[in-house]
Amino acid sequence: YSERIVEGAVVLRGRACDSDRDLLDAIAMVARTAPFRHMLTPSGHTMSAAMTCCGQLGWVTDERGYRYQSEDPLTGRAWPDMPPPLFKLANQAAREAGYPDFMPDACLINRYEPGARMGLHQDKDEQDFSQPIVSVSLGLPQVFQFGGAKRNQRPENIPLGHGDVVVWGGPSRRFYHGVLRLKEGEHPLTGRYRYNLTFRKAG
Ligand code: MD3
Ligand code: FE
Repeated sequence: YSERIVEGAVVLRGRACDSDRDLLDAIAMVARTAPFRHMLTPSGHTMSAAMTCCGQLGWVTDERGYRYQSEDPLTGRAWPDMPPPLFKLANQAAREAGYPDFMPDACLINRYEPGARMGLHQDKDEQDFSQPIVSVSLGLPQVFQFGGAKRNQRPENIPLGHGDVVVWGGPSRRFYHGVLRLKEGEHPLTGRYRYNLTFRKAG
C-alpha cells in the first residue's frame, strides 16, 4: 500500500521486497568496482555512513565540497553502470507515485552500521528540483527524520524498514531530512547493515 507522509512524498511500504535479493546482489556487484568508503565532509569530518555510487554521475564530498562527478575519486574510473534491477525499481516506483518519466542518472548507495547516522540536511546539489528523488531501504530498520523547508522546523520521526520505497517530489523534495543512529541488530539478508539507495536525476 502507499501513503502520503508529507506534501509530495509517497511511501510504498515493502515495494522492494520482491526484488530484495536481486537488489543486494547488484549492490555487491557495484561495490566490487567502486568499494564502499567513508568520505570526508568539507569541514573535515568523516561521514559515519559508508558510500558508493553507480550510474552516469556519483555524489562525492571532500575538503573541496559536495558535488556530482562522473569519475570515482578512489579509482579514477567511471562509476559502474546502474544495474537494470535498480533502475527498473526506481523508474517504476516513481511512475506509481505520479512521475511517469523518471530517468535517474545517479544512484548513491549509503551503508549504515550500528551507530552510524546522517544529520539533518537538504539535497540541493542536483540541477532540477522538479525531478523527484526515490529512496529504497534494505536491511535493518532505521528512524528517518523529516523536517520542513526551514532548518528550525521540528522534525517528525518515521521508521523505514526493509523494502520501503519513498518517492520525494513536490515540496518534500526540498525538506530537511536525516536518519538517527542505527540500532544494533541482525537482518537475515544484510546482517548488521542497513542500505539506502537514493536515485536522482542529477545532471
Ligand atoms: C527527502 N539518505 O542520501 S533516505 C541522502 O537513509 C539521504 O540514507 C538518507 O538523505 C538515508 O541524501 C535518507 C530518504 C530521503 C532521501 C533523499 C531525500 C529523503 C529525502 C531528498 C529530499 C527529501
Ligand atoms: Fe538526503
